[in-house]
Amino acid sequence: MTTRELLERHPTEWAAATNGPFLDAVREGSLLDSAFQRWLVQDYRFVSDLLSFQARLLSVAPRSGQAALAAGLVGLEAELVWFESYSTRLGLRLDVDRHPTTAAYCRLLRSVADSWPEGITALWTGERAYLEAWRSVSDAPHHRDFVLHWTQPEFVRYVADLGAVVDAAGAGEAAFLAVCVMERDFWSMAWDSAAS
Ligand code: MP5
Repeated sequence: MTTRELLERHPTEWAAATNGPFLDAVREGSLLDSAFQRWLVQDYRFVSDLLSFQARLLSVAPRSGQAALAAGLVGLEAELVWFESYSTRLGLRLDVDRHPTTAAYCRLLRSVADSWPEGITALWTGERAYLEAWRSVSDAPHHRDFVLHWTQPEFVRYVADLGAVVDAAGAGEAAFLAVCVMERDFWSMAWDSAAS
């Protein structure tokens, strides 16, 4: 199965992963700081774990998958620096516990880290979901750094490179569907925090 087939076969799951009230509020400029900050610190935790996952995945990658994954690792480390400097400016602490939703997503990644088709599909699904989610709010009045970060041409190319690697490996449908659920839950987690 290819990445295109995954997206065509599962439009409902994909829409749930890439839409929702959090993103609607980003688009409208009405997102509460509490929700944004919850998302930010949890995403930092997520990206920290994603780096470990990706390093493990690199160890089982075929030769043809190594370039995209290795470049991605360097990018992820730079992204952690970016999160850290942004949080310092906002006065946010990043050494918070993982929310159960973040922990569940990271557990899922660990569970597929030693299986190449499933693991690379899980990685591509999360990255492609972020590209689509942030693209859908590209006219947002605030949070411009974040919109630009996940819509810049280098990121678009990275996601396309990962997609080509997935297509060569044969996409793992179960991993795609599991990550769609995690992406949906991650946005909900940040949004629900605004009410608590
Ligand atoms: C990504 C992310 C994209 N930062 N957070 C979630 C919950 N899903 C996907 O990963 P990256 O490495 O930040 O582009």
